[in-house]
Amino acid sequence: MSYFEEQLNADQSLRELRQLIESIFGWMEKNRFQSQRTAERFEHVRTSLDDKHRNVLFLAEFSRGKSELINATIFGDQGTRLLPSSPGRTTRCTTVLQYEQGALPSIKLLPTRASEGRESMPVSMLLKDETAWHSTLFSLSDKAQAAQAFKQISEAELVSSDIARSLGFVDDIEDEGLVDVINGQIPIPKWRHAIINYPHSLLKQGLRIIDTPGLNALGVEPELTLQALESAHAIVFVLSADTGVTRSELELWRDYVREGDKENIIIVLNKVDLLWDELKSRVEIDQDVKKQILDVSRILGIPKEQIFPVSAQKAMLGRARDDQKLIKASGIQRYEQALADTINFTNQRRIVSRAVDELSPTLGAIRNVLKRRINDTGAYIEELQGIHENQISVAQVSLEKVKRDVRKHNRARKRITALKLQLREGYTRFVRRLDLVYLDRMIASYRYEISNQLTTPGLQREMNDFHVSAIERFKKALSYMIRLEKKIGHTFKEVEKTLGVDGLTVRKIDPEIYIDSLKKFQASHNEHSTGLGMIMTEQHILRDRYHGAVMSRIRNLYKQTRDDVDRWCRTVLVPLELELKDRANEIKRRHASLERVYNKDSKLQDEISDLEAQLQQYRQRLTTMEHFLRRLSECGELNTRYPRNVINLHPPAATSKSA
Ligand SMILES: Nc1nc2c(ncn2[C@@H]2O[C@H](COP(=O)(O)OP(=O)(O)O)[C@@H](O)[C@H]2O)c(=O)[nH]1
Ligand SMILES: [Mg+2]
Repeated sequence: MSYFEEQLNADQSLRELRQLIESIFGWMEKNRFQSQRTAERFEHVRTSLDDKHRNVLFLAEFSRGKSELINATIFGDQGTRLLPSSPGRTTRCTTVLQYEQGALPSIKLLPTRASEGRESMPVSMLLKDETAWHSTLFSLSDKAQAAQAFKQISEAELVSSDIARSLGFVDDIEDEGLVDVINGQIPIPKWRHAIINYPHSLLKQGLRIIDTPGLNALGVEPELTLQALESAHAIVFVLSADTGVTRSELELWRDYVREGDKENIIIVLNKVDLLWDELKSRVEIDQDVKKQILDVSRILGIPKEQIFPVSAQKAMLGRARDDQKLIKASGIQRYEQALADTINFTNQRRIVSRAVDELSPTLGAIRNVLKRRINDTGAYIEELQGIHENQISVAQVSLEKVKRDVRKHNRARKRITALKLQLREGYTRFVRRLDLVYLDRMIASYRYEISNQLTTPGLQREMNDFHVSAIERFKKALSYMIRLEKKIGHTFKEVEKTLGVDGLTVRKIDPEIYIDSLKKFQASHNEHSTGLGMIMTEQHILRDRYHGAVMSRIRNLYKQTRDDVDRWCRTVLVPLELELKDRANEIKRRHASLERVYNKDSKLQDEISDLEAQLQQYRQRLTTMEHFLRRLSECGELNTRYPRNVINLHPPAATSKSA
């Protein structure tokens, strides 16, 4: 097992969460608090616990050593550099390294040049279309063959500058200068996207590595990058010790990283071996490295503990030769430890927040039920204790009270039936507003309008209209749910008063989450289209692709919102249902008990003793439930990521020369 794999698997935190969830589930079953609805909640949490997917995104300008870093971590032990890594633009398209069960070792490539229709589609729309991809199988036993297959991600093809421009490779035209321009032609990446299926043990465990080509190429496929950023458990931002932070890196940082959550970012200061000046002492070298780290920390506004000095090249070499000193000196292990910690941390955070969100309302409702049972039983015991003197008449009064309880209970049940009906109606209206067929029609019509726009302002106006009407639809649709949420809250309050209970809580629905996402799409679109400026119309393929991507993101948000709201509808009444179900049982029990007393079937004292035993049991259950709730919220208070960075880094005493 590689060092990184060991670190990744060292995490125990989720095992505890799983145990906790299983014991809560078992306890609920045993104590008859389980229902189909609550079982669904648990299943949902279990699915997220079983989901082994972990995404790591490598972002950097070209030639910073991303591919070499990936090679060292994933293929270091095999001693082969499988991902091509060389000076200049080597990784020319976003490359995903993953393992899909049952699929043969292969590399799938999506051509940049295709029929016009395909060129203007975003990658997400082509994922399922096998005919759009070029696939190469390779054999695992033949490393050279595999490396040869991987080399395809570096392939370029020559096109006229007009075509290069229409595909968005304008900056490349300027960057590559005349050297690459042969007969007025310009090299552009041959492939838009590569998916490598490789049965490596880490990838088999669900790790997905996303290697990117650098700023310009990212701008051409913004969809891939945005999606990767959103799903990433860790983002590795690679800088090179010989260049420091350059302008285009600042741009990359600003456009793709800065806005997001910083806790999942690791910065690698690669190529530190270039600072291993043989005329300098170890102390001096360490000082140089430290200075660079502080500079990066200051410029990017990231704590220095998140910046790792590494030499990917020496790490690769050290692992290929099994040279422990060199491996240690390369700094790779500290970075891998931090990477594993970050991945586990993000994963844990996501799962725990889902578990807390899914289970807390139900557990809270059970706690309330138990509290109420304790109060009621206590009161009933007192009542029975008062019966001694005038047994029958008092019992009769109590029986009357039970009958009243039954009537109140039935009224509350009617409220629930009415609420269920309203929920169903509200949901139907909501879905009608967020109808996918309608949305697709709307998308098609905007796409048509957009493709007919010849000026940048015209384009922006069309897209803006599209965003505005999508946001309006969302607001309208969610307003039905908000109204329902209020109604349910109101009914809960009333029921609390009638039945003398408290703590019935309505799980909130937050429209802002979705509206914010839409607004973010809109803002990022505005930024992008002004960024592309007047050339937008010229780059029509890129433009269509980009708009397609924005629209498919909106479509996904529609789906996600519908799923969330559907789940909300199915669970929002759980606290009240639990309460009523339990109450019905309690009333039956009370009735039977009173009848026994009334008919002198059992001795009053025996009845009281039974109740006291029951009370004791309820108290124990309440303690258990409090314990579960506490443990669950403790799981939610995660430790912050442990910074394990140590800066001292210098060449290994003996091997520095040979390296
Ligand atoms: N000296 C040195 N060179 C490196 C290191 N890592 C990568 N390189 C070289 O930098 C160049 C670009 O590496 P590559 O992995 O292709 O960079 P990418 O474009 O970011 O994926 C290649 O020539 C590598 O050999 C390192 O740690 N030290
Ligand atoms: Mg690369």
